[in-house]
This record gives sequence, C-alpha cells and structure tokens, in this order.
Amino acid sequence: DTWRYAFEEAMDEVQGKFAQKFKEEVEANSDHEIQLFPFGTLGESADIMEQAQSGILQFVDQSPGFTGALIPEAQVFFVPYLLPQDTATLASFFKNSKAINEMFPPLYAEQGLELLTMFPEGEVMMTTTEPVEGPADLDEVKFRVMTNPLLVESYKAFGATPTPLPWGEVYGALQTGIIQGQENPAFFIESTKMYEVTDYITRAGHNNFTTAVMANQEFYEGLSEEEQTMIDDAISVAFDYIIDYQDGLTEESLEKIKEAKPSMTITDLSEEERQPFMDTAESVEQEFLEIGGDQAQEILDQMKADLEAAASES
Ligand code: 6CS
Repeated sequence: DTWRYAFEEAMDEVQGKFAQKFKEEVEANSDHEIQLFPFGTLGESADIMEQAQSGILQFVDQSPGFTGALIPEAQVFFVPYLLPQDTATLASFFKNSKAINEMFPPLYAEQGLELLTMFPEGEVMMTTTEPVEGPADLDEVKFRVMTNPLLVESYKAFGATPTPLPWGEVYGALQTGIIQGQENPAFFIESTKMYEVTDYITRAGHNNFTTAVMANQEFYEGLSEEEQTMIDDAISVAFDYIIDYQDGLTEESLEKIKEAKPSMTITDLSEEERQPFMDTAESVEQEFLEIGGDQAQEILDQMKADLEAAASES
C-alpha cells in the first residue's frame, strides 16, 4: 500500500530532504511505499495539517509556527533567545529532551496526531526592505510572521507591526509592498529567492527554526508493533541525516545569496545591538505563560532544564 506524506517546503529544501530519507528507509525496510507531497501540491500548511488529522494523509511535517494556534504549548518555540544556535547542542536537545519526547506527544495526541520527531532547520534571520539595527528600525514595519499568536507578540515586542500570513502569500506581499519584512532560515531565504524582494538580512540570533513530523494517530496505532518500530527507526535515521545535511548550510546559503545579489546587505548584530531584542524575552515568556495552555509552565521549565543538559553535554 501507499502512505501519503506532505510537508511545507520544496523537495530539495530541508523538510524535503528529511522526507526523502524517511521514504528511502521505509521502502528499504518494508513493503510500504511513500508518496511525497511538497509545498503547494496539497495547499498551505494549515491544509495539510487538516488532511493529516482527518486521515487523508498518513504523515505531515508542520512547524510549530503554524501548530501554535492548535496546540498552545507549541508556542514555546517563539520565546526569543530560548533556543541556542549551536548545532551540536540543538541536535542533542531535540534527541534527548524530555519536553520534546515525553511532554509534547500527549498534547499532539489530543489533536489526533502521533508526534514522531522535532528537528532544527537553522538560525532565523530577518529580511527587510530597510536596514534594521535595533527595534526602532522596525517601527511601522509590517513584518510577516507565521500564524502563531506568540510569534505575533514577539514581533510586537521587537517594535514591528506583525502580519501573520501563510507562506504562499509572502513573496507577493513583499513585492507589492503590503509587508516590508519577514523571517526565515538562510537556506529558505536563498531557495525561495526572498533576496529578490528585500535588501537587508539581519541576524539578531533570536531564534532557530523548529519543525515537527507527525503521523495520523489512528493510522499509527493501527499498525503492528514491528511496523511502528520500523517507522520510528526510519525517523531516527532521517533525524541524524538531516543534522549532517545542514552542516555548513547557513554559511553556504548566505554565500549563494551574495553571489545572486551582490548588493544584498547582510548584518550580524553585535551583542550590544542585540541587547534590546534580548530584553523582550522576559515579557514574551510571561505572555507565553498566559496563552501557552495548561502545561505552559511545566513545558517551559522542562525545556530550560533540557537545554541546559544539552549545552553541558556538547
Ligand atoms: O515561513 C514559513 O512559513 C516556512 N518556513 C520554513 C523554513 N519552512 C516552512 C514554512 O512554511
């Protein structure tokens, strides 16, 4: 039989690479086939999530940037400066975290989803039509964010006018001037040609992009134990693969952007310039505790403990 797996990116972007490795593993170790649906083939992120919940899709990759509206606790990934940028620490965190591996699965299960894994996709950078050196430069800037209430709060705290939009509308909105900024990891800015419709890339180090892969829960629970193990093993192989795949990807992508558009200004903010952005973390964290669901406090505390453990390990 054929299992259907949709994701929010193109085939040769990070989620696509992960999905292809997963498919390869499943097909090598079972009689099942996997059909992949990249971004745009079945709709926006919200559409593929609905399809996975209803069982039309067996697998889906949806980032907490969109899931935060469905599972309030998943907004925790938008507390600024919570996640580190060090890739070894991040890999160890996602692999071993009790918050990720034990506390989130029951919350996804309430939505009919079996959470299979979460993984990092790289440092998030702002791309804008005007330079950004501090929050004052974001004043009156309509800044596109994913449809996540805490991400909206975070950009309000950064001084911008956050504008939640599905991904498919971002390029056009920048082109026509409806928005003047957006954020994403470097590989995605490069592959989706965001540099064509913005002139500045600003690194404030405020976040690292997280995504999540899930199965329809009824489907997963209907499988034999061997098949579940086969899927879990394939996920684990794809996880290690996608961490390796991203080694050096950020810098390579920035190089490609500079080649494609030499006039693009890429600025790495200094510690001092980052400080006013960092100063917002406390109030956004407070907001998370208010809107992040019943388990907000427990998840936040556990994430912090897990992040500390991962940092001391690597
Ligand atoms: O900004 C977005 O909406 C998209 N960014 C990435 C890196 N992946 C998927 C998501 O839809």
